[in-house]
Amino acid sequence: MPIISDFEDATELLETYDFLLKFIIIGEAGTGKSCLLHHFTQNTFKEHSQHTIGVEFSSRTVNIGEKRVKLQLWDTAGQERFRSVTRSYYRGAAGAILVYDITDRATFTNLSRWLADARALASPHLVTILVGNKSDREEEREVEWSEASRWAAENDLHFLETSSLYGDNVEAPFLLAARSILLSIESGVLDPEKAGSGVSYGDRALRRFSNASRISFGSLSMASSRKGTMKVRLKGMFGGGGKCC
Ligand SMILES: Nc1nc2c(ncn2[C@@H]2O[C@H](COP(=O)(O)OP(=O)(O)OP(=O)(O)O)[C@@H](O)[C@H]2O)c(=O)[nH]1
Ligand SMILES: [Mg+2]
Repeated sequence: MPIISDFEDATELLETYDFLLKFIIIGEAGTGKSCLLHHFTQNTFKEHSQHTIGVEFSSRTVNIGEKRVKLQLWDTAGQERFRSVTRSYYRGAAGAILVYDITDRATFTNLSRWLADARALASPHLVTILVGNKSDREEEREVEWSEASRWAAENDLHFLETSSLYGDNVEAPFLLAARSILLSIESGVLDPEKAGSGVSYGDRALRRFSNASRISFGSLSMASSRKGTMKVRLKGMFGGGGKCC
């Protein structure tokens, strides 16, 4: 059996990418942050998930239009006793995935605090995606989609619901955030060379720099690079399927 079965896996091993983006996954304990991330990176539900102790790191490289983007993913503990440790990882994050549990209202009412912390400590151009997880438990729902959508709009956030259990929408928050960050770079709002931007150039982008004075983005449609996973193409910003404001 071949170890490297296709070109995409081969490029993954070579770790060539245009941009490296730092993401944090934050929110109350038990909302499903680790399960969401696990599904995104491993394409399976994480059985018997335990509370995260401090912070856990993982990564995944995705294609956004013509760009290869490596996401550096910091999964933080939601438990209060780890707050001082986890907050130290917010520094310089370009993207935040803010998770609550649709079946637990307390995890929604506390969101303002999480958002305030992230905005105070991460990159000034932080892109935040609000995620209502456990959408498979509809009969136990305590937070209506419309209410969360309104709160997201008031706070200038993108919003969608996910099920880490069934894999519904698990890629969309990460791809949405990455796309939004790339658009900020393209428009000149975000400078990858600036310290604390949460973004840095990868070797592919640097090679292109030596060939051309300007990086061209082309069309920023998205496609997952992982073999065997669905392709996500968002019409405009939010056309990727599932509920999204
Ligand atoms: N039904 C359902 N259960 C989920 C889903 N996602 C996570 N869970 C369950 O929720 C519980 C908590 O999941 P975790 O991913 O460990 O939660 P966390 O947010 O990482 O918690 P901390 O690490 O303590 O902050 C586990 O029992 C999971 O099995 C989901 O989409 N649907
Ligand atoms: Mg966790």
